[in-house]
Amino acid sequence: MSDAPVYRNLIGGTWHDAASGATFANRNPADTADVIGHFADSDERDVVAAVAAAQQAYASWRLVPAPKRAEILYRAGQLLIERKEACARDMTREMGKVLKEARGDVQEAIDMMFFMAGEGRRLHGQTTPSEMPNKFQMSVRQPLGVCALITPWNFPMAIPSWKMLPALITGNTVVIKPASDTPLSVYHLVQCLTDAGLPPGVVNIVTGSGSKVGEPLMRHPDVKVISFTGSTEIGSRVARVGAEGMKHVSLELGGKNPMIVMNDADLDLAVEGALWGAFGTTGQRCTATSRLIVQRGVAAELTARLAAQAAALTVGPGLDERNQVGPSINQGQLEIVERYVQIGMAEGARLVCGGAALRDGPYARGFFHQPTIFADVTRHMRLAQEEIFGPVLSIITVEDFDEAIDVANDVPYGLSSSIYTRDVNAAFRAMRDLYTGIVYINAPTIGAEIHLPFGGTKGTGNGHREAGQQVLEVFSEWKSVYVDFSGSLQRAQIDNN
Ligand code: UN1
Repeated sequence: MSDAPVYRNLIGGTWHDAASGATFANRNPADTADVIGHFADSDERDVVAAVAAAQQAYASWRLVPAPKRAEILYRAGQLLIERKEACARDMTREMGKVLKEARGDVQEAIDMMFFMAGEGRRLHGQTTPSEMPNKFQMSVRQPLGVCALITPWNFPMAIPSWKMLPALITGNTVVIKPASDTPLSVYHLVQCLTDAGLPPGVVNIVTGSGSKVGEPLMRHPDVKVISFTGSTEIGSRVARVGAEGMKHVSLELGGKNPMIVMNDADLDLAVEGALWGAFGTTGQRCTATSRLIVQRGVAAELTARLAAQAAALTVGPGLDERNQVGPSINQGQLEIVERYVQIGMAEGARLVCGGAALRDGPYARGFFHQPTIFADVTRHMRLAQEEIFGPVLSIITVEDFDEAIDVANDVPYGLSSSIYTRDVNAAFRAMRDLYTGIVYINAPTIGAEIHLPFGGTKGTGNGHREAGQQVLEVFSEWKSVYVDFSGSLQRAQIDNN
């Protein structure tokens, strides 16, 4: 074991080694010799203890007035502002994204703190007239209990904040299992909350693998809500487990997000947008632009300009602010990228830029890959259908608007989409006809803000949305309350008819 710090599970407000005593190392994907910390390699015993602590804390947390819960979130948001730079640097070390983007990830959690704190003074329900005289009725939100949050490595702080903060403001308690590649960012987020006065047991952290921690956590009978972000394959497993236990399940899964560029588009803008959408975060966003659907009139020029500019992007460790593209998260993810490059070649797509992992010299201890672009991709190639989660962009040429929309929608996912055009009619038709949860006009497919709902159609999820006020639906249930002050029995549907 290196001399890097040891981080224990947080259970009931105190720090605990895994019951097994085992740990795992969290390494920098830009330099695997750099160990960021050792984390508890937990199992079902730790999960059981954490859920019990969360269940116990729920008894009092549910009764704390929501505006008081909100005050803790406000204070935590202030602390996170103070700690932003340190958190961003640690995030770049553990996740690899370039520092500017890591700062954005922390900022997204700050935004979520203040937004959800504001919700603490709203959490509106309805009042509505009764059919009967002398009768009052309303609907109120109520929490559910213990929420299991299983979070990914690509937005190590933002996505946990999307789940944790709405869970807390509505009065639930939490057990979070962070991705094993990026647990430290979750510790930083939770530390802000506990420093801001969050009572013990309201948030518990258990680190470890999906099979030993995630699985027993979501199966635990006292867990009432499961919120999961990850692959569609695992997501459908989570949905089945949730169905067996009659739990609320919110899933945020894959994407194969298209950017359409019409002949009349501002090409300078489209080139810049495509580079940012495809290669920002090394393509490791659910919202990454992975298909460029280009009208034939501008296809050759756009392809040439993009290939030249993508080849000029500087790849390297994200802590060096000259670098624009960081590493893939781990060896497995890098191999997936390499495999899709092979698949693309075998399918007959034309490689116009990149195509190889970078393993020499300064890249030797990291998981780096060249920004890669394929042209002449056709709509049904695997390259055009399957989520890659890496720096690979596929260019598909189409004849007209209708074909562009048809190709855009012809994938199993529906998270984000975009169109570049100067034609306002085409833009509005696209807003209507692109079947995705998020649509951008003259902007790439990434860059959602936290006060609008985030999520997608088809294989991207199960109909729920994160962020926005809509996320409150995941973490609360409606209770309809009828108050009869007539002093006599009034039978609805009977006495007034
Ligand atoms: C994700 O892609 O997994 O919209 C989350 C965006 C970010 C969040 C992305 N605000 O690109």
